[in-house]
Amino acid sequence: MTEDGFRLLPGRLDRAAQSALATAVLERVGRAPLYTPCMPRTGKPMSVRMTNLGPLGWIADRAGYRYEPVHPGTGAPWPDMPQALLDLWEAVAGWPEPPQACLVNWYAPGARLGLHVDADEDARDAPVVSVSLGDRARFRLGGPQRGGKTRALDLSSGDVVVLGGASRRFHHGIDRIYPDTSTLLPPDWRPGRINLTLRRVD
Ligand code: MD6
Ligand code: FE
Repeated sequence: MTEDGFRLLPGRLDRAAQSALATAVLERVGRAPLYTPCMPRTGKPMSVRMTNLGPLGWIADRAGYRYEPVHPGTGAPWPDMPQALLDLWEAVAGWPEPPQACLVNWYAPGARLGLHVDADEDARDAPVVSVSLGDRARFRLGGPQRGGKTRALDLSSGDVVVLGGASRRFHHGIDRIYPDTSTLLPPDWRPGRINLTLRRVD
């Protein structure tokens, strides 16, 4: 544990665990299709596509950012979280209650995620735990202030990041992915990267 609560756990999931998790997630994505979120007000589409698992899902559309219990396209409840994610949360989050939301981010080559703070949760003291699957990505971590110093670190398939403590409110984003740097995902999903973020919401 670092002083600011940021933890990178490289290779936290071994290849077999990554593979089983990818299968479980992609089966659920089949039932809750990826959608293209957009920026509030401007309606500018994001390059990352998204869906969710668990009781609540994070939505971004013209109306704003919020959590919803159902998929915006199908109107159906989000699929459940695979048990492996609940187990991972219990092992690394240091939080007594289970996650309520798992955001699934899909990066095709060229997709990126601008610097942001995860700030749409009332549960602001619970950590956010993220899992990377598939192609490697360059993750950028800043501090509490927008425009402050940032550092870059690479996230590979099986790596887990915990934003706890002060780092829970640090700026972060994905500069780019590195296509064809992993053979984990099935051919239909290559090249590309999946990131799963587990959160408490209320
Ligand atoms: C990503 N991750 O890795 C984007 N947020 O694709 C996040 O935005 C993130 O990795 C909160 C905590 C951990 C994360
Ligand atoms: Fe985030």
